[in-house]
Amino acid sequence: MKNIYIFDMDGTLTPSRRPMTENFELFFSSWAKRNLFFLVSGSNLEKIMEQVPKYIMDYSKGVFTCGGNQLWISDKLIYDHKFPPPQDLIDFLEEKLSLSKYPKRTGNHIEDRGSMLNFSIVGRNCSLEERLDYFHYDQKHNERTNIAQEIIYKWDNLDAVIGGQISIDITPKGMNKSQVLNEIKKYFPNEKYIFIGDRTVEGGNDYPLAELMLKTENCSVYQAGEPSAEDGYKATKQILLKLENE
Ligand code: M1P
Repeated sequence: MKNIYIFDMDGTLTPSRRPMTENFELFFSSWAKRNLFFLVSGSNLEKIMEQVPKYIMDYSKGVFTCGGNQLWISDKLIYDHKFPPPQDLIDFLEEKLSLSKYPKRTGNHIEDRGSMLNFSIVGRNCSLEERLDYFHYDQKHNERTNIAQEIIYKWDNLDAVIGGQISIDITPKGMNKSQVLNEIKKYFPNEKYIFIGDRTVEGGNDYPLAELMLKTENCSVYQAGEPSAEDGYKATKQILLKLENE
């Protein structure tokens, strides 16, 4: 049985919304040539291409974007699940935006990615400094967890999860990263599947896939450092070195 690796991106292969570091690129590009792997991110393709060098993406067997709602193989879109967000959800998010006690708004608060909605109080136009400031505020006040729980409570057909530092990903229920295991098995059946993510605990966007894999034969899951840690990729490197020596 071959090992099929599945990687989250932000917090696992790169710092959140930032390019892969030079050192990690050196290590990972050589690892990627020798192994079979897929990427699965909450982000869309445009953002992934800003963070992961294209030649490394080309070594992968496929890239799942928007939380597993799109699959790209060799630059070709294989599937694309659509999610037209309901108006009452947009109204709810607008209300949260006006009521949040966090003082700063930078713009692009509700990003419609076609197959998911990304919501951020500080806004996706924030600088790195503003991003980290909101991340620390949220760690203290649990604002995103509270909003996500409210969404799940109000709409029993929706899921809301935290993938990165400043935002919440909203999709129809079940349309999350857990979808990718069956998709991967269509291309590589009866192998050993290994998932590495930084948000594998409940409430995180890696959790649905981690939960499914922990219940499935020949699957294993690894947590890459602390959720959204700036250096989670260092933990990923240690995991890969350890697995290679087993
Ligand atoms: O890939 C993880 C997450 O990365 C970004 O999160 P944030 O901007 O909050 O750090 C977003 O692209 C999010 O959708 C994605 O899940």
